[in-house]
Amino acid sequence: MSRLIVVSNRVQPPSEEGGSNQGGLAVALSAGLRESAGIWFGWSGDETSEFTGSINFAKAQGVTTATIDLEPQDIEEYYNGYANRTLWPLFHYRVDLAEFERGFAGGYERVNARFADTLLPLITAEDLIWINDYHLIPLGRELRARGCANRIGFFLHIPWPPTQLLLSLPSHRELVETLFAYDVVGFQTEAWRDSFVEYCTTQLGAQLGEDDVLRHGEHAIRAIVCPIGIDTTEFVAASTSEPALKMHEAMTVSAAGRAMIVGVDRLDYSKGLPERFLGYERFLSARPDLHEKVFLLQIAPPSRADVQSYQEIRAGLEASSGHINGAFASAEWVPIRYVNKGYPRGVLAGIYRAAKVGLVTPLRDGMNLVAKEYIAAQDPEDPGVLILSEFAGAAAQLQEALLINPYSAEDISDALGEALAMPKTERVRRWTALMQNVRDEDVMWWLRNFVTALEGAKETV
Ligand code: GDG
Repeated sequence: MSRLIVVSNRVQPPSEEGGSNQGGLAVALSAGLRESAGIWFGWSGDETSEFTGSINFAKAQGVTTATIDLEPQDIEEYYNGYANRTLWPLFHYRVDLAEFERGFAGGYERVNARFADTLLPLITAEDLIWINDYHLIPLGRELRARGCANRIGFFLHIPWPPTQLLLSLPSHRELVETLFAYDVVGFQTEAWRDSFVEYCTTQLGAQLGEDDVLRHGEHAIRAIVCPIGIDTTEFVAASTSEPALKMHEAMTVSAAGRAMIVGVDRLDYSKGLPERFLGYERFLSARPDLHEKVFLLQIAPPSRADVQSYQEIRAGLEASSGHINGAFASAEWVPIRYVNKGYPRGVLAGIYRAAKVGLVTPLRDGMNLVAKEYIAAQDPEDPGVLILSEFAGAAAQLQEALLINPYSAEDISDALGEALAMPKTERVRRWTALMQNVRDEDVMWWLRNFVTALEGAKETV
């Protein structure tokens, strides 16, 4: 395998026990990179008063990282701005939250050019370059403009929006056309890939040929479906590690015989947390017989706290959990434990394992790794039940979960009732099928699929 250069916005090298704030992308890439002798290039997360392009190399847990610092204006316009206030909401179908500012778009272009300038000298002739996610869509074009002839692939971790929504983005055409600088463009699901192909054929006049090859003018790219997985072996081991066993025991004691329902999500409006709380409230109203017998533990570490819509959702959830607890709690029972902090990975695995129900209800999600982690952490002899939004990319693979519409409080309420009453034989049957998928289609499978497509790109295109 050629040397792999993985590029993503943030580089978060793995720590000993797994960082408490590593996002899905970071967790997956560090697992995947260990297999190749490659490097991981991106932003350090730190600020510098003046951009110099100097690179900081480091090695952690077998992964070589190369990071750069960005100026405050870069962070404001590129990261908080175009990436998180324009593209993220729009690509999650929240055009109501999307902000369209020319300054953001300018910062996005500038930072992508800076990434290209600093990355280019690290690239040698045979390297495969793999660019990740919506922060860096134009990076391939920037590299080509600087003479890079390597195979370059792009993977989108989030959904691709329907054409009619994408049309609301100023300069949508210019942005999408930059994707034709790549050899391979990967998506989490067929649905997101199909939306992309639909945009390209209807808006750009591109032609879809055999083998997922999409031609537009001089360019041809392969648009592939390549769902991401977790490091399943590692996560299964984590779920019976010392920190997991300790937490499992602590949770069992603190649950005092009550069934725990767990939610674990970055505090993000795409994750459907207000709707989830409403669904749980509905369940409490519908099932007074289960009062004092269940509780919901919602872990929601804050995320993107500089962006106003994230501050608003945080305030809304505090009010909503307070309201539900106020309405239903007793001296001995708190129906929602709402926790605004992250836990180390091993501890998290123990929490998943102690929960009878995993409640994963995003309104829209590229994939959702929490759903897969919940499955991997279960006790095979007595597994819990996964309730999963049909609008998470993971639903395409995890069909034996209880699939629900996350906008429907009744759906959530009914599914909670069904999950809590599900006989063990049925739980084992569903979990076995789900676990098969989580094992077979893990993060290494994802990595190999993408890299194989990228290696083969020049022959087909
Ligand atoms: C993006 C896409 C796609 C969360 N709380 C804690 C913690 N986490 C970890 C989880 C999981 C990760 O964060 C979240 O991953 P998701 O996939 O659920 O979501 P995003 O962060 O939005 O990721 C998503 C993903 O990229 C990969 O392609 O699946 O659709 O939006 O790994 O465990 N980890 C620890 N403590 C916490 O409290 N240690």
